[in-house]
Amino acid sequence: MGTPPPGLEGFGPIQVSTSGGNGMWLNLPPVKLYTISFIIKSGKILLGHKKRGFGKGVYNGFGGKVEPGESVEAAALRELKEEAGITAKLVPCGTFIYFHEGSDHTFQVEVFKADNYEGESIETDEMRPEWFDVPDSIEQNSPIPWESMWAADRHWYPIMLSGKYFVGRIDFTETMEDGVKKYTLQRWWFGARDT
Ligand code: 8OG
Repeated sequence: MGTPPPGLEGFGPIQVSTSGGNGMWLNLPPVKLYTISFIIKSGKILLGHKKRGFGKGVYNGFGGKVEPGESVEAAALRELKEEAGITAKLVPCGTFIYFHEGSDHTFQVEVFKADNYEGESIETDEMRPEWFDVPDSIEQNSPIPWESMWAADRHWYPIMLSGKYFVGRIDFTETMEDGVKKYTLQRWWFGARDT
């Protein structure tokens, strides 16, 4: 717990933390920016089931790469529209960096949320949207499908859902299984900030 890992300097003072895994933190290459956005409304959270590409089969918020010359917020709005067909007043609610062996860059994911949206959420080529109940406390039999989500999400969703701004780092190791790359969670650290 305690001190944030390398790569999170400059994200401000972080108060509460949760961490796990083991081994050395990996050396980080330069950062590329990504976004991910969540609609959390009336006790429910909107997730998309990813139908293709990186992260296929996984439930996630809506997001992707920030294009050159584009602001992070513009990218978040563009991806929300492209992937779910909706628009929303997005508020930044967290930042995490992650790295997997074999990548030439560190992923920096800027996380946004909104408590309302405009338009009608639709299935797109990339995502099938689905609403899940937000549990009162995050326990194992939560309605949120942790087993079909990125491995570290169960560690930071609780901070996001508590309304605090979170900051964190995730390291994955890469292995090959039957010719397919598999990423295993090696180490993680998340902390909360008041703002
Ligand atoms: O453009 P593309 O869909 O490939 O972008 C990847 C998306 O996946 C982007 O929105 C960021 C998001 N993403 C990661 N890693 C993780 C993670 O560990 N958890 C969650 N929830 N989203 C992630 O790249």
